[in-house]
Amino acid sequence: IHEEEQVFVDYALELVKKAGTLVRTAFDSAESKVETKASNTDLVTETDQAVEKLLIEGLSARFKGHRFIGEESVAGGAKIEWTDAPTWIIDPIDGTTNFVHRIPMIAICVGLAIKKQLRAGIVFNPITNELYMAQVGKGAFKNGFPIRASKNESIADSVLILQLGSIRSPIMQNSFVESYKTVMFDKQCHGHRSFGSAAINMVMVAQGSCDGYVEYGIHAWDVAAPAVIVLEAGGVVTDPTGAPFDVMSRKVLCAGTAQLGKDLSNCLTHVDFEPEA
Ligand code: LIP
Repeated sequence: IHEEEQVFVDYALELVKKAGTLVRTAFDSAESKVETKASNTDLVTETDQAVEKLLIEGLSARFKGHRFIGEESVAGGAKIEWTDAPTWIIDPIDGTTNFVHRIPMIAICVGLAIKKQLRAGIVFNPITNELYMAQVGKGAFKNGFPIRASKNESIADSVLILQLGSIRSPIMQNSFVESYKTVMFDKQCHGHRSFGSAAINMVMVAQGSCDGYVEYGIHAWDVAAPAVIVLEAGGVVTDPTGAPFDVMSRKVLCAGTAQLGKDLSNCLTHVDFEPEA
């Protein structure tokens, strides 16, 4: 099984590098066509669609019986099928708004789940050439070098990421503003950042640059791959309430330490979501 899994991951890495060239070229060239999905804040480009096609066609031609959960396929009407089969969870460009605005913080995300357990994650920023990857039990790496989450246990000493995504409902606004006020003003944390890509936010925690991250409303493809990287870097990944992480729950909390994760959870104004599978 483990040898087989290695073959899967090695091949996915090859495809991700090819996809990176495509994204890099589009980023550097004239604007690509931008369309909106669920709302004016939810963007998609032809590059997102081309990259997802490249990855899914490549993997399905090589590995029969594997399944796919891809952001743009789902946007195009595909159902999320969450089964025991080896399943690739793909975000062709995480941070599409950054991509559209030429902000170089974007990531191609490919996660692998087997029997509904996340096994491997690849997060590649083809603009900065930073390739993060992890496999369960094998550690987390950036461009081949091991990375570690921070050992910080105190909110006051933390740089925290609270990301508000494309959903701007009154409940989401209130949650974001209240949580922000608590960590920045009541708890006086070192600072707040948010990079506009769940995957970049999470690798920032995995490499110890930031100490914690919370987001509501994300999808499985935003977090599946980077979750493996955070865990293998020694960090924690939970539900924002502190309950166990469920990749289909549409919310995530990451931290360098369990203590910080717990304290951060207690600062948050929580939002409920229906699981997507
Ligand atoms: C985006 C996330 C971002 C989040 C947005 C959106 P996309 O993914 O990574 O962090 O705030 O809501 O989900 O659409 O660029 O792949």
